[in-house]
Amino acid sequence: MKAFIFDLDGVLVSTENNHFLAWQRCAHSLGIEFSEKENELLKGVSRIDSLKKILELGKKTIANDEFDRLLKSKNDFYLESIQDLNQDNLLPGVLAVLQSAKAHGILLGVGSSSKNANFILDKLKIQTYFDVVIDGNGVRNPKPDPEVFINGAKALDLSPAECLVFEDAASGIAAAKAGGFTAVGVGNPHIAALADIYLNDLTEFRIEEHA
Ligand code: B16
Ligand code: MG
Repeated sequence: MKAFIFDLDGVLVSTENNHFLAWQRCAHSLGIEFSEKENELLKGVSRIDSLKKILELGKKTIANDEFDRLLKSKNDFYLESIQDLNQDNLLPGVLAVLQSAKAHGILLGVGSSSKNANFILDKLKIQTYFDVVIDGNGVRNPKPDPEVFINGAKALDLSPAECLVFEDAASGIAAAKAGGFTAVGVGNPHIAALADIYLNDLTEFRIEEHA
């Protein structure tokens, strides 16, 4: 493989629980039941599509200005909850994989649905490892559409067949596979059967098998 493209939330850093708590607060404010089970549907899904899914779950419709107010309130709560994020919050094995990939001359990218990706990468102090970052600000069609990963491969001047995609969400695995990438599922047993390769965390990744 010539490049590794990483999802951010749930693969490099465990911000998924912060998203969950922020969406749960939002859903409860609408009187909609929202547990880890429902949250699984939102992983890797854009902010707007996530709120649409919550409203579908609760069979509710709301006015556009209320929709926008809830999006802002969810994001404000989420950002407040990750204020203290730092390099200690990287998931197990992340730094070692980034370092050994660099040593093997493998290009590195981020392919995230999050509009907060650069803010988070900045807090984690790992931007310098990445040759390209494609985030929720840079795509028209969010995951499960493959656009985010295809844009990443294009920016690296590679074909999807030359890139491994690391993902923790069903929407992201679907995006990777639809784009013709090999999909490595990480840290979420719900996606083990969907991925081409499955790892409990990145400490299990053997770079010699993919370099
Ligand atoms: P934001 P990823 C995704 O990031 C998260 O998995 C998902 O829970 C979140 O709703 C989405 O980003 C949008 O995030 O509200 O920060 O723009 O997993 O694709 O890195
Ligand atoms: Mg994710």
